[in-house]
Amino acid sequence: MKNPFAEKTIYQIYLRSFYDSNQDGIGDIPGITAKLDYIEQLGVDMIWINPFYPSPQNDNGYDISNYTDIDPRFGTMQDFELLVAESSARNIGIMIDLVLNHTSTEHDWFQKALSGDPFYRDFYYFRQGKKDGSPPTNWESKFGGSAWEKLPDSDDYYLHLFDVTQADLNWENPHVREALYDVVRFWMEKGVTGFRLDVLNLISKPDKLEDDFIGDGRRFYTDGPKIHSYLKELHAETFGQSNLITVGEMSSTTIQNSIKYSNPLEKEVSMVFHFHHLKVDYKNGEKWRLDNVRFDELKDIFHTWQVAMADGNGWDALFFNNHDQPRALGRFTSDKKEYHYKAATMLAATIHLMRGTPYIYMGEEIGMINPRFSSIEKYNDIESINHYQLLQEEGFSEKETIKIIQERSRDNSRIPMQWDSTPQAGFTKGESQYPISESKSWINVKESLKQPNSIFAFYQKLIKLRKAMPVIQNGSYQPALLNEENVIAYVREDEQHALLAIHSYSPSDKTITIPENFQNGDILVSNVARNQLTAETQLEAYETLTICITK
Ligand code: ISL
Ligand code: CA
Repeated sequence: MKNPFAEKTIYQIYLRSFYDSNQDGIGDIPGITAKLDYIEQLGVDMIWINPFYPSPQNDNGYDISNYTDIDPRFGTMQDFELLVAESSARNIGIMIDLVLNHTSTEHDWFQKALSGDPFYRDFYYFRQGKKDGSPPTNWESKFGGSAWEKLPDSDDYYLHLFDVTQADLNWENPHVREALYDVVRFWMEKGVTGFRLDVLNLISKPDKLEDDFIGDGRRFYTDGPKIHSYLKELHAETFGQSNLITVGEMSSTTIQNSIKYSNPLEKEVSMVFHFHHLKVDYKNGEKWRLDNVRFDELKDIFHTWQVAMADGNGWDALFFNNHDQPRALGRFTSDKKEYHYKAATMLAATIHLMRGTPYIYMGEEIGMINPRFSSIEKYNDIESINHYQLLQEEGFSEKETIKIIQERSRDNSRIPMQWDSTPQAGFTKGESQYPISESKSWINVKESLKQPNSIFAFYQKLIKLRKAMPVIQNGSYQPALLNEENVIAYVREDEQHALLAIHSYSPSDKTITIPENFQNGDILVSNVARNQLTAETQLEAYETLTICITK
């Protein structure tokens, strides 16, 4: 079945770090409008903007205190309307980020609940502690510590799967669902054409909340009991009536559920973000324990998901980077200068030639790298700061703790966009509120746009190719060259073309045998000086090579 978003590419903007238009050192909405020429030049179809609603910013806007307004630090509603108009004039859609699983504890609903209003009390999960006064269940917050917070002067606790200032909403309550659908409709009327829905698969909690003796509680509420019926209702009540693009962020989900979420016949969401490929350097599944990348696992996850999602008519959001992840460049490859171009373009090709909708996280298109700050003062993400504490309580030295934070912190990708090599990286004419990376001296937009063979130009090419070639959009997917170590390769095929895409993650040269049927094909994508194919091909470090046969 042809998928309407198969030819599109989406660009993610972490608003506060993208471009500051008014010199207060914080990126803002007019800052996006000011850079639309750049975004258009890249060739993307839609911009996903991280949350910009009024918020105490304890979790950088994922703690929303008012769903239908703009936080003044990011601009005004007029600024937002102008952005929608200016981008749609360029055929670029706007996807906003809605957090429907929880609100800030500063939200009116929670405040009314606290003051004892029973109507709003039922908007959240308030529960009595156990007899001994301990929390209602032993569930853990994803940011560390208990998932329950006790109210002062009461035996009651409220549930927060994330920060203590992010209270989980009770989707069982039809008034909650109706209030949230109103929010979605409000933004649709503003001309928004896409929604990224935060931790969407956590909204359905079980009827009975009980201790988890084998885990942190997630197995009870991940892809929870009523999730599919809630999503069908959300779809029918809001975006289902128009042709919007919706992507659900599905934490720790399964393939079977992801197929159901994204198969168009199920009428839930257009596509899913899932994260298994970004846990292959966790130790025993733990983010805050370092391990080497298990490359075979990475390869296996890509192949398994691509094949199964195609079989089940599901649809993937394809990505290596976002605001929650350290950059893939430097994580799955070297990020040294000598490999910079090849590693960045190879990672890009891995994702962009797969079946699904590719997402580019701001700065990825110029090969931005992790700053790996060495002092805790430079970190400002709540998760990193919590774990700085927790890891030391668990016995890690300060030095070991910083090493882990350097590798894992979400701040790695949240640093300001590097527009040029000046002291503020061209991000602001004032003084940046967030630390600027030294790498701006050699990795920046100004430099990239000067060079004909830049990483940026390679991304432009991938975006254009997807639009031009139905085989990239909808062709079948078969894993290839499975026995080649450090190589991810696959065949995409339709009635007109067959593509063999080969991506080497090896830091040194590597000889492979090109399958016979591809030996006379054309080179469609390459990141090295290669213009001829031989049966035995010596791939360079981090080479990507796609061969095309026209039938
Ligand atoms: O639980 C996880 C993996 O199994 C996490 O990756 C989880 O999916 C992720 O932390 C959820 O992130 C989203 O919601 C958070 C917010 O801090 C993130 O920035 C957002 O992307 C809470 O709203
Ligand atoms: Ca600003």
